[in-house]
This record gives sequence, C-alpha cells and structure tokens, in this order.
Amino acid sequence: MTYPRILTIQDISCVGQCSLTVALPILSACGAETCILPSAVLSTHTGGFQGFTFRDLTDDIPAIRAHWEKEKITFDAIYTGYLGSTRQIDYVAEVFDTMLGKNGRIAVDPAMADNGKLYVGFDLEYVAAMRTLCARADVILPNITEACLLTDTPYRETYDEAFVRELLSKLTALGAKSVVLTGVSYAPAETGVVVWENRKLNYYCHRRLPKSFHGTGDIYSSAFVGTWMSGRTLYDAARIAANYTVECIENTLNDPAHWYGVKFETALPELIRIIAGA
Ligand code: PXL
Repeated sequence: MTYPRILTIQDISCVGQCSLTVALPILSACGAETCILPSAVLSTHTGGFQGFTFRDLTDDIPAIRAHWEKEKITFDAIYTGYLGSTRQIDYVAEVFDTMLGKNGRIAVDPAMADNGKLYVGFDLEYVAAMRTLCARADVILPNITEACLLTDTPYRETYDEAFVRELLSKLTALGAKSVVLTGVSYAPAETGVVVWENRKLNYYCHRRLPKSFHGTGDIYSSAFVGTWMSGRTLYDAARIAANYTVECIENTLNDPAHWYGVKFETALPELIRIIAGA
C-alpha cells in the first residue's frame, strides 16, 4: 500500500529510545502517515532508570477516540505496544472496533516482559487483559517470554522447535491470525524470528550480537509494521525488520555510555533504501 495511515498506541518514554519515540520516526521512514495515541508519559523507560515519572493517560482515550469518530477518521492499520494500564486495554479494544478502515489491519506487540520476567509495573491481570487484545489481532509480535505468559507456559531459556510449535499453536488458539515470534534461538551464536501463518512455520535466523539492549523489541515491531504496510509479505517484513534491528544494535555496541537503548537513527537511511526497493 502506498502511503498507509497507521495509528500506533504506546507510551511516550521521554528519554530512552523506545515506544513512540522510535515508532514514529521508523514508521515515517517506511513511508507511512503516522498518527499516535499515547498510552502514558514517562520521564524515561522503566528498564534501568530509577525514580521515573509515570502519567497514565487512560482517562484521555475515550474523548480522543470520540473526537476522531466525529471527524470520520479511520486508519489502515492500528499497531499497539506498551499500554498504560489494564483498564486501558478495554478502551484500546474500542478503538479497534470503531477506528479501523475497511480491510484495516491490527498488529499487537504485547510489550510487557523479557528474559523470563514481566516489566516493572505489570502483573498477571494485565497479561490476561492483553490476551483479549491479541485475540483481535491480524498479527501479534511477542518474544518468547511474552508468548509463555500469554499461553500459561512455563518460561524456558533453552528449547527446541517442538516447544516453539506448541507456543505458536497455543497463541493462534487465543485468536491471533498470525504470529511473528521474536528472539527465537536454538544455538548460542544465532537468534531469529519465526513467522507462523496459516499453520506454516518459517524461520529467519541471523547472527546474535553479544549484548542485548532495551527498546529493540519496539524497534523491531515498528520496522515490521512499517514494512508490512508498505506491501511486503509477513515473512519479508519480518526479515527486513530483523536485519534493520541487528544493524541498529551493531551501531551501538562500541559506545558503552549508550546503555539505555540503540542508535536506531543510524540505520534509517538503509531501511528507507530497502523500502524504496533501491
Ligand atoms: O520497550 C518496551 C517498553 C516501552 N515503554 C516503557 C518501558 C518498556 C520496557 O521496559 O519501560 C515505558
């Protein structure tokens, strides 16, 4: 699709290179008109900074949605990430019900956990509410930790393809049409993404860099949604987003002071070239 209009719903972490501060530039770079619905405003993200501020914007959502409806605004895609509260999830479902254009697509990144643990501030009630949102999605983008939480499966550090297949079929049983499962690693030097579509599994494997960074899930999902909405298949979008994310990490590795996120801006020119088919 040329020039899709995408609504992304996630928080503003004012400092930290995650959520809306990465989604907006990446989706723009992919050639999409990008509209935002901020779920919360934080001084920084919650992964490693102490004493961050947090303003939940749940109560602003109904009036914003109602105004858009009055203006007859609709979106070609709605892409959700980190949300501000469990209660907010019901309002986001209402946005799905009323704001999606004809043949519009829904992408849900259940951004709530990593490395076997929920992020600070989330609990199992939030996980249960997130299941209901995933049920509505054309594609969900969990990592292994989020997939385990969503499917009530004990988290494992090491696993095989049979385990991954079990996760994928439980995730589609929740109602999600397709799954892009991130951070799937069968060997220490490699990692990758699994695309599960029409009960078919495709694995895109790539190098695993020696350090992991905060916000890379958001960078991945944003690049995926932008590329997918530009007309690529799920698998191509998953592959292009993975290559982009690896390049962002690579461009950050040699700067130890830059611990809180990755320098995603440095790889945008290459992403723009790929989207343009140049
Ligand atoms: O990258 C996910 C994310 C988004 N927003 C906030 C976060 C996190 C992860 O910790 O804290 C506020």
